[in-house]
Amino acid sequence: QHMPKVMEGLKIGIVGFGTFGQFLAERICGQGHEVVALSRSDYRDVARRLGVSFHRDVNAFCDEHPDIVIMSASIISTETVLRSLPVERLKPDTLFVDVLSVKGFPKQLFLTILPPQFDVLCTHPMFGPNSGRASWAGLPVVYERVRIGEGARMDRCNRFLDIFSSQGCKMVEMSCGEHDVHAAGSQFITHTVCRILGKMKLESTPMNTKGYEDILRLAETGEADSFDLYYGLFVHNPNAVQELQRLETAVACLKKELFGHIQHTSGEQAFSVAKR
Ligand code: TYR
Repeated sequence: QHMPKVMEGLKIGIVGFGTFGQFLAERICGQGHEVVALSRSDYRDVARRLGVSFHRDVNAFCDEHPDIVIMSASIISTETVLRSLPVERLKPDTLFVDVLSVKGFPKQLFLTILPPQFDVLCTHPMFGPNSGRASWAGLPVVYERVRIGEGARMDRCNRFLDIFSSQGCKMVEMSCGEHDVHAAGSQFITHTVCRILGKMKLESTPMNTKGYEDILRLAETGEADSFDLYYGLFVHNPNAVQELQRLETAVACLKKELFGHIQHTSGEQAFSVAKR
């Protein structure tokens, strides 16, 4: 359906070449852009397989002069990694993009640390190698154009967003602050509930209901993402702590309903409740 692009590809640097960085790189390369990656760990083999140039040295990476730099380190290492980059070696109008699962934090960090002439785009693709393995169609990408210049700079930002929209992603433009409110009430809750279920060491029985099968599946996904990610969702989203509180209140409220109910029913009713 799309006309083949005659436009030259962008040169895109990816800082942090872990699970998500590699996952992104593959699609970006597939769209005809040039990708150069930076990581402390040795990912030379993965990079070669994906057709990506690879550096472990920050100077060598910056001297590649990418048009766009994507920060794809873990939430908790992002500040250290960003501060370790000799950004003065980059092009003076580089576009910085982040893909973190929290948004207020990288926004403030970029605005504080990066030279004022750099453009800034904050994004959160709401999927990863598990949920987006086959197709990105219909999967949400949240973004805020934090600081984008006009003309060619706006075109470059739009071309970056096209990497997702051309795959059929649902593009959701929203402020970083609003994102963090929604994310605490949805993604953080999801990870918390999955981790609680994981800690319960639930086992399959010879008589699983459909509901229990669902619960077992959730318990498994609890461990699928790193604890570093989960911790990042908590410490770098100011709304997370109150969601944890809401969860505890809900459990306390349920217990009250259960125990209070037995106390207030007659002996016989209480017996039949206990039997169920
Ligand atoms: N990692 C999971 C996946 O592959 C889910 C996930 C989605 C994790 C968004 C973090 C995140 O920000 O789908």
